[in-house]
Amino acid sequence: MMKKELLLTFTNENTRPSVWLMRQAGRYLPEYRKLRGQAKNFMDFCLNAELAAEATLQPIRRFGFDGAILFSDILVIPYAFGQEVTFVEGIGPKLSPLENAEKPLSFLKQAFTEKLSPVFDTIKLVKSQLPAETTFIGFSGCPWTLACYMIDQGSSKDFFNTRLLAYQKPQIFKQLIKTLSEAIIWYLSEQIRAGVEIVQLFDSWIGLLSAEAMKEWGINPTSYIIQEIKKEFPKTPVIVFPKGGYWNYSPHVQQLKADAISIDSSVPLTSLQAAAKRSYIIQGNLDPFSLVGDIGNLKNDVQNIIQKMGKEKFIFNLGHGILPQTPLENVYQLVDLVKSGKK
Ligand code: 1CP
Repeated sequence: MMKKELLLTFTNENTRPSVWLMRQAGRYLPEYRKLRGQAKNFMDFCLNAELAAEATLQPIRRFGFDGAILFSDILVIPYAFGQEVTFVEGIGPKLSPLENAEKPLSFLKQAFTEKLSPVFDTIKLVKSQLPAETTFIGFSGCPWTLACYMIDQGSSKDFFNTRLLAYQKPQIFKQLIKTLSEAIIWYLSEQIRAGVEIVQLFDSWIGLLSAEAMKEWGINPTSYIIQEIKKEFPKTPVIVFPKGGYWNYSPHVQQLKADAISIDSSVPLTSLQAAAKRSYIIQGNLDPFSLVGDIGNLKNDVQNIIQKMGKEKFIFNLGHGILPQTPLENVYQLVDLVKSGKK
């Protein structure tokens, strides 16, 4: 049996890499689709502790991943800010206009506590049912990515309005990033108090920024969040997922003081420092489309990653979230391949 320390120390006594998948709970699972039908909308689903706990546990029961990620969404923070958040089938999230952009967190604290308390109930419920060997992962969006959804009021290919605001009204934007940073520190701290053992910060849209802006709105606030979390929870590992961003990882990761960096599929593994020289763990980076395709090709892709990354300081994952079209059989094969430790 796998040790609990597997993901916490990010090693498996060097017999194999750890494995979990971003968005491992989701529409590719028939039991998820059934459960999802019990809530009247997606936000209610996320904020119903019983349903969200069940969604968290479903992929663990089926596949035995080493990590269980809390079932929720990064958009519960905009919701706590007072924005209405709805999910339109086939289009994605839609948010009402942001009205509290300049308000400090103290003003919003009560609403935050009230609106997000179901998430902490979910964590307690999961904790009571999670197998001892499975590590429990909490998460939040990073300030930049949350600001993108809050200002553009939903999904967008370029988050034009957010980028415009950052340059046209930098003072207002800076205040929003600061408030979001404080909110995220509070939110992740509460998740850790409720029982998660690792936290992951998603910066899905950081790749839209120039190198300078990436530092100002990505690296600096994220490193501040990590620094504050580490003050109270020095032993809780933090993973950062800067999708498409932070060119030339190493110096930035040193500055972030993140324990692990989750890399997207565009990062060539040969460009990464060898495990022995790295102070941080790499997580990633199978293309989610590979997981949808031919099993023979999938096996090659998985083995190629394991061969390049080895068994140390490496967590096997996707480069982005799992696709709804993913066949269950492919996921079984993937887990089997990683767990068998074959190179
Ligand atoms: O129909 C459905 O059931 C909704 C699909 C869905 C799911 C399963 C959404 C809507 N969110 C989620 C869960 C979710 N989202 C998790 C749960 C835990 C897991 O199993 O991994 C997590 C960690 C997220 C994080 C999230 N939500 C991110 C960051 C990661 C990423 O994908 O880049 C982002 C950007 C979102 C916003 C969001 N929520 C849902 C959608 C369709 C989107 C993306 C919209 C877009 O493309 O802009």
